[in-house]
Amino acid sequence: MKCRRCGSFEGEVALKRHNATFCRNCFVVFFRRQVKRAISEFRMFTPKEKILVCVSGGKDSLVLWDVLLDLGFDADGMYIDLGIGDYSRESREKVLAFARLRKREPIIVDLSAEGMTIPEVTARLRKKACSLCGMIKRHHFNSAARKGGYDVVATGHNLDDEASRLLGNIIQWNVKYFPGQKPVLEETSSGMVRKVKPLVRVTEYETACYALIRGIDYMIYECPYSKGATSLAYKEALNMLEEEMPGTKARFLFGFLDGEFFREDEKEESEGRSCLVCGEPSFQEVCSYCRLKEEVARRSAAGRKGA
Ligand code: Q46
Ligand code: ZN
Repeated sequence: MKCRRCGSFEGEVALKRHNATFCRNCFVVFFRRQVKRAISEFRMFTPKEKILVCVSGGKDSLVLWDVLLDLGFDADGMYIDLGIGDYSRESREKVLAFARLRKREPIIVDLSAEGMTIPEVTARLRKKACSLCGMIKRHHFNSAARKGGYDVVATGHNLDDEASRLLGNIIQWNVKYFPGQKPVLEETSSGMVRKVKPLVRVTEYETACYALIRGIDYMIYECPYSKGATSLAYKEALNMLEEEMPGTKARFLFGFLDGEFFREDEKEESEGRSCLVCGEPSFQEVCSYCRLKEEVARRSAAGRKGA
């Protein structure tokens, strides 16, 4: 196939939604341009700002870190070891290996150090792993960004992630979650650091192609807690539509983002105060993370007494 950009007959990556095929080199250029465009279009950050990239060892976050470095941004990676057996061990190795190749030192937070690994916390509280995990990760990334003087926290959410999340929120009519769909969540006076999603213009498939072409070795196994996640069903539904009507995912998400769905007076998890224990933003005197930690410690102590 002919590459749309350079005209060579080595076109390998066919993108129906752009009605184009690219050779490997031109695809890398195309992909980086899409990321750059998202960064400037949504005013995510400037070249002078310090970026903390949330890396999990999966393809999206490692690709994001790779692209930001290649675009010349000042980007550090941070990994949270969730303590989920082999999954965490392997993904941590992937992050360390990638960082070594790129000559970067990642920030590592190990939840086992404070007895807060995901298996420990879910066993103590008998609650769903993913909601606890999301809250724990948000707490640590925000806290590390503030302490390290980062201007912005970047995550590897891609077009598929964002479109499927939007579909889920619409199907459930979770209107209150609409503001969280924005590719940029501004910093708040109570200490939430700005959050951005620079991969919002590229699909999961495109990200996987980029990782393959660039030789990025990432964690291919999913977290064991992700089994049966409803987001997978929404992704499948969107993939079916995309197959029939290329460009559907992008039209769906960006049509929403361009629309009038965000009310001016809508405040996100923002205008709260600071937690008395850790100083992170909180709606109550003590933030949800510190309350969770306290609850886990209390139950562990009760368990020991009862034993
Ligand atoms: S890591 Fe954590 Fe995910 Fe695993 S426990 Fe759920 S939220 S599935 S991105
Ligand atoms: Zn706290």
